[in-house]
Amino acid sequence: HAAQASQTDLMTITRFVLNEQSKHPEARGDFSILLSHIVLGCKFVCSAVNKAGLAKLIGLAGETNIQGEEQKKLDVLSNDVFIKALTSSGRTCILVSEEDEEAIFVEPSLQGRYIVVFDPLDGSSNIDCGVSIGTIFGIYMVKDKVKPTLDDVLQSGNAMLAAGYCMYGSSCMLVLSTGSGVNGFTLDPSLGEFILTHSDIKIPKKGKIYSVNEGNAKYWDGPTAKYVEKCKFPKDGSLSKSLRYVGSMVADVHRTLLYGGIFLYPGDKKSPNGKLRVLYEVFPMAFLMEKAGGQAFTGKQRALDLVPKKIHDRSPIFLGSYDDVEEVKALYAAEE
Ligand code: AHM
Ligand code: MG
Repeated sequence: HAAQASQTDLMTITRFVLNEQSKHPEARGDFSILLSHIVLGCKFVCSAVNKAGLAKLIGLAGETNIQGEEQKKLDVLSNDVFIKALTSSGRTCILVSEEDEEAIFVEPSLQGRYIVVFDPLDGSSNIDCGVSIGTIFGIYMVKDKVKPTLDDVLQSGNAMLAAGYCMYGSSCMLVLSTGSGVNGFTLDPSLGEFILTHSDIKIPKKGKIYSVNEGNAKYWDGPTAKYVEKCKFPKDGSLSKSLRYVGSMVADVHRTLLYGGIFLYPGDKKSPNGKLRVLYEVFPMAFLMEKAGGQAFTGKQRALDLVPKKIHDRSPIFLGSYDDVEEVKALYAAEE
């Protein structure tokens, strides 16, 4: 792994990705350029999120501000920011955003080989109260650069080349995997640079925390209900787990990655496929979890083996520490 640079020799995310790239002599630098545009999008959204409270005092969303420009809602603004950053990179051909019904096909003059699937600002219920929210993204490569089609997007999660998220929380953190390890970078606001602060993140093999919206308990299936019961009343003499639930996937997954434990958004009687979207929520987080030594399971199969039929498909998801997800798998297997 790249050595952690000293305080005067900073390992910025750009330097880190260029280092990684130098290990692949065939690389043309396209990925580094794409990533620098994603990083720009994250910085822009971070700055908008930080100013959001203040903007409220000056003018409410939907009203016009002093410059006479209409103030966009943060989620709409974030979507615009990422679409502009990604298309202008000249390295993308298809974009799939949670905010857009249809996939966006980049115009030929700006076309590149990469496909980016993303949720520009996830955790919508937390936006207006200043609680952590985030951006989630996954990157694929198109098969035929001249003729990108939706089939290039509707692939299993195994085809994903890289994935990450940026959390706009008490600090702004970008967590990324380009296929080998998982690395975390913290934005130094005075430099405007993401600095490597968490190198080669590994999730603890077993955790002490479970994270779920328990308000849905009356709709749960047997294995989910049994698992959560087990977290609270373990029969093997072990300590009960703590419950933590922010309601922002990025924050809940980030904590799970660093502290260990499990995050679940199961399918239930009301929503058999759960809530979270396969392409830009489940896949990127499943990818990061596996690269950090954890697991991601849908209740039926390994999450990354799913092949979505439509770009906004949903799936139940159980992800986190290896041993904790293993217990969920055993409960589902016993059900069959
Ligand atoms: P969103 O895309 O509308 O923001 O919804 C996704 C969010 C996730 O961040 C989070 O894990 C989940 O919804 C929380 O859902 P719930 O409020 O049902 O617990
Ligand atoms: Mg979302």
